[in-house]
Amino acid sequence: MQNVKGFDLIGDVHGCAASLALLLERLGYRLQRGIYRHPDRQALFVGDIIDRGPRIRESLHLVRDMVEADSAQVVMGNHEYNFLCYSTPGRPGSGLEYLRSHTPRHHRVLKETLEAFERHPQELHDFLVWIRDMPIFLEFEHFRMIHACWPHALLERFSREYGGNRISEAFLHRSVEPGRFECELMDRALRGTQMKLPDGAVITSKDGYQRRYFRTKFWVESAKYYGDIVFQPDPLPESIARMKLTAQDRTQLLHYGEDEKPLFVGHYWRDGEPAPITPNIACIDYSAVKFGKLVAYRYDHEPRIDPAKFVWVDVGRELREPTEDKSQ
Ligand SMILES: [Mn+2]
Repeated sequence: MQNVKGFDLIGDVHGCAASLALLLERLGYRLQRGIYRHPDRQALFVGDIIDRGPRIRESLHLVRDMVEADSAQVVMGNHEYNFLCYSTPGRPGSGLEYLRSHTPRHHRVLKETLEAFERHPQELHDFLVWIRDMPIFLEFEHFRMIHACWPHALLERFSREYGGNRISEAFLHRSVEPGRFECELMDRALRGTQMKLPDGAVITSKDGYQRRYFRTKFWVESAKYYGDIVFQPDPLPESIARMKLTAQDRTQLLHYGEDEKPLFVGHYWRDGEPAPITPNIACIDYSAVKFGKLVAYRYDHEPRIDPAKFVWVDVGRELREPTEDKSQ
């Protein structure tokens, strides 16, 4: 797109196409020949277009049409990656029927997406080809975007070995083999960083799950205690929060320095009023499909994230009246 003056970063859509259309309107995009466009801005989708919501096909069409018209760009989310792996047969001799096994749990996450395409096998195929070709990250002169977190060293190696920001068919197959760099990269970039609780501890989170792992801050520079690095889902029990991190623990942590370019991610199911996580990191996923907000950030090359530049729509109405996606 010529003359892009600014970018609108848009959080995890998860099939909420009606809310997405509303958000785009609010940001000044207009339908022209069936595609949302802005005269001098481009939308950047942070991934997770699919799964769970009421209008998954519609969301994919809307976003792909924008990308093909140069009105938007998109990076791959963990939901697209899982969908791709679930739909890709393993190679002979790999011992895998599919790259992501068809367990009830894996099927449940994709249920709405698979149902939406039940009668559209050709479309499904075409979208999977498109998804395979999505970039993993986008790096601009003044900012960066990736689905969950920015693992510097892994991304450098990826660009060096694969010549850009997209995966190949060979990469995809390697990425499901534990221990491989391709596997670690996809896990960090699309799911973030986590750490096992010390001494086999188990905590019960507020959503009722028993957890042996917790999500760590991927930006902290010098952490001493477990309490310094906990990001999600809940605060750690005081006794664990006060424990010192070991040298081994520290090797699992990433850093994203305060002097680096602004970084935009999705993924984390946040709630409340949209706000930056740090002066140069913003998460724009506010749990749209859980009756939260579909959030955008209007970026105009500022070096620090401006809390006044988040824009959003409440998704509640679309989820209470999920009727329209049955059009054939
Ligand atoms: Mn998501």
